[in-house]
Amino acid sequence: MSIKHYTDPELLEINTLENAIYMAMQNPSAYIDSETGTSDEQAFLIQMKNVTEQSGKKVFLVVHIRQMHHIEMLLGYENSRRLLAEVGHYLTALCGKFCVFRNAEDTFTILLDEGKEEHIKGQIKKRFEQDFHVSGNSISLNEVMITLHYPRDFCSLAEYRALYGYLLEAAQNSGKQIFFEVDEAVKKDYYRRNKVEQAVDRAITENRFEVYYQPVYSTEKNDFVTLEALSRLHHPELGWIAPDVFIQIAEKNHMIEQITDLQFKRVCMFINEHRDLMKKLFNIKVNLSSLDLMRSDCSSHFIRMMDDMDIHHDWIQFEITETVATEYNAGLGMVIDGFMAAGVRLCLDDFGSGYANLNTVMRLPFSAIKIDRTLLFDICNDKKRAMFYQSIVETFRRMGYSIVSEGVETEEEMSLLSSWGVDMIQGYYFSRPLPVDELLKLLNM
Ligand code: G
Ligand code: MN
Repeated sequence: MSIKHYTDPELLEINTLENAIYMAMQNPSAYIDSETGTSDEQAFLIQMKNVTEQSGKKVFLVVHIRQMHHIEMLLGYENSRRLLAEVGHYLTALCGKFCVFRNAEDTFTILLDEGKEEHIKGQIKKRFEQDFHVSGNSISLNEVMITLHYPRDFCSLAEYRALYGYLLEAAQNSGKQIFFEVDEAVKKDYYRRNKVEQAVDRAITENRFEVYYQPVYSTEKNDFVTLEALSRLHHPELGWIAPDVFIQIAEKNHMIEQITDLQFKRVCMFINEHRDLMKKLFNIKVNLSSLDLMRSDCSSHFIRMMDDMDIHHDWIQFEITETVATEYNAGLGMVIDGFMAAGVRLCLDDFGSGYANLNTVMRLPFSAIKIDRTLLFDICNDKKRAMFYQSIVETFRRMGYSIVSEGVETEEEMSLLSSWGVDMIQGYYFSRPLPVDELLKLLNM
């Protein structure tokens, strides 16, 4: 019997456990993950197919090791492989051959008959409370265990995948919680997220995102001098979907470029309908995501859109977040050169919110810097925080940047900031982001 290499799990002919075991006996390395001695992803797919075709209750226990790439940096590649092999051997010894599968670098799944899971979870927890030993190193591992019940929690491979992906993400974001179960709260959140994801998807096809504008006030001119365009999404059932929620979804599904395009077209149309506005405003600020900046044609793409709609290049200022600017690379350099050559200016967004790497940030030719609102926290009472904020303002002023303070909510903050020489103020103190009609009223247009 020859061993075929199947690439598409849907096409698998071998779909019983007996066959899989038979195949494994014919060729001991088939379906075995060579690094850990556990069964591999192919074997997992076969087993998943078996389980969903048979009746009977099963439990899928996912064991995820946190921060594997940090461990790899600490131990080196070879030793981190040995460590994973240790974990694989331990799990196989505990649960039996053909029951432990390796799904990813740092993730194993154990297939159990329902009822056995509490005992196994207890054993694994106990084992992970002790160190693992590799080449003379004692390593303490941080695990997460996710329990998924068949058929209670899922009925097909697709459902399993979606739920598993969701739980793994939740587990990674949560602090120290070891056990994850699909309880009512998780299900509710999961279904809401699915709904939101579908809503975002549909909103793109139907061009249903709106652009709101938050005016920015000049402390010198005592008037609004620029606007930030911000995307908003309203859903008939779900209400307002927060921008950080839909942006995260859109970035994950690679839809953010489409949103940026739709929004940018709207901003250009808005300027065209109200060209007098640009006598009063320096520019309108538009956010670019790191994915937008990764397109090699990014600058020419947006410049072409501006030219097609007769928008002067200095009417738009693109905002780039600090995290993107910090990940400076040659591709980003070319995009930025393209903008510079065309006279399109850039603004550094959210300074102070991420991992400030001033060196890299200084390499990019920004005209303006927005200081993140988290740095404003308590500046009216806390002398050290105030000194820190003031020194940032002074430094950037001396470097010739114009400075925008973000998230200003009170008069106290506002007067402190203008006494320090901040050029522009953005925040609820002056105005929330507004729909076009309200914005025009506020600007007396
Ligand atoms: O990351 P960026 O600076 O582009 O995000 C701007 C976001 O900050 C907008 O969604 C806007 O609604 C919000 N925002 C603007 N002004 C304020 C403010 O004064 N307080 C708070 N909490 N949020 C604000
Ligand atoms: Mn911004």
